[in-house]
Amino acid sequence: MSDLRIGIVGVGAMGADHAERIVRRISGARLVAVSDPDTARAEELAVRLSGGGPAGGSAAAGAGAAGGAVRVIGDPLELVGAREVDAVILASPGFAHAEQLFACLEHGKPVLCEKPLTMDAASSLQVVEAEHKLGKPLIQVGFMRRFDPEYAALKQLLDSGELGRPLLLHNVHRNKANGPGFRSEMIVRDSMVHEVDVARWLFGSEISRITVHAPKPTGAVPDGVLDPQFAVFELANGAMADVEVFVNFQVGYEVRCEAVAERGSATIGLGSGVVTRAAGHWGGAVPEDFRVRFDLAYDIEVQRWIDAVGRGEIDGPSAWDGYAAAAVCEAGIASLNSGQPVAVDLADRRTVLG
Ligand code: ISE
Repeated sequence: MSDLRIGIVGVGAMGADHAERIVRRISGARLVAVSDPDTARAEELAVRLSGGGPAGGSAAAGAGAAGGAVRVIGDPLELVGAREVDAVILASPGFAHAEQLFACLEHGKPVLCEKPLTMDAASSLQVVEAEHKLGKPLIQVGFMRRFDPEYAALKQLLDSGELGRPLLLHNVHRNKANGPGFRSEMIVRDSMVHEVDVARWLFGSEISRITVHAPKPTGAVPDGVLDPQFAVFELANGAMADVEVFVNFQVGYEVRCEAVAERGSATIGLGSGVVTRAAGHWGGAVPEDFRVRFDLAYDIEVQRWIDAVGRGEIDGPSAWDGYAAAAVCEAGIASLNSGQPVAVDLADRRTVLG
């Protein structure tokens, strides 16, 4: 079978990481096109991953690691519609997703969309409905924690029933730093959204109510930004989850969680890799960012997505999962503003998906 030809929209940190991954580590796929408002950045990447100099306007040609040229296409919607692109990775900012997702659906192109699916619940629901009308799943959402071997093992353990019924989930999610433009609502929509998905997925239940609190912020953020945040999720099955999200922690990237069930607890993300003793200290390294911590998860996620696309399927979080997370985050932002618990307004799944 011939390689799936991939186009990537947005080649900032995540998109560039996926581009490298497709070219160097993923089998059955080839990077053929990239698009980014920063054309110089896209050109540089295309040249580097094509393994040669630019040839013919904005196209980069040469024998790259995956043996082909990577074309730079200025207009992301043109990339989505391009004949040489079989499937798309959307790594553009969330505000651009809705239009780009609709274009993917219109052209019948499978798409791996980084979170958030869209900026609000209403537009996410429209995406779910539009995909449903096509009668086949084309959208997979980039909640990569589901592919992390530790998270996957935790899910398996909880599903086995060995620990009894899950009661509580404690999550910690810390980033080293984010720019001053990373506002309070982005901490919910772009960061906490991961734990929203983790809680729904691990406990197999929707989140029905959310409260987001914020202590006096760290001095590392501009006035008005609420960082860290502390949220409580109430799930429809009676379980509860809490999450600390702190995106300017200064130290490094830390993601861990502990599930508490009737007959035991299980913790992942302790980061017990290599422990060194040197210069009067002992310990391990704190990853710099999510690309390091979840490197393997991203590889597994993308490889499984490519394999699934070959079968005409998805193999991971669906558009519905993206919509459900968007609905929780919308309620979370309202709670952050009001200081009150906010009920999640979620459409009835059976009504929407039949
Ligand atoms: C980023 O977009 C991610 O997805 C990271 O996993 C998360 O830790 C970070 O806060 C987000 O900005």
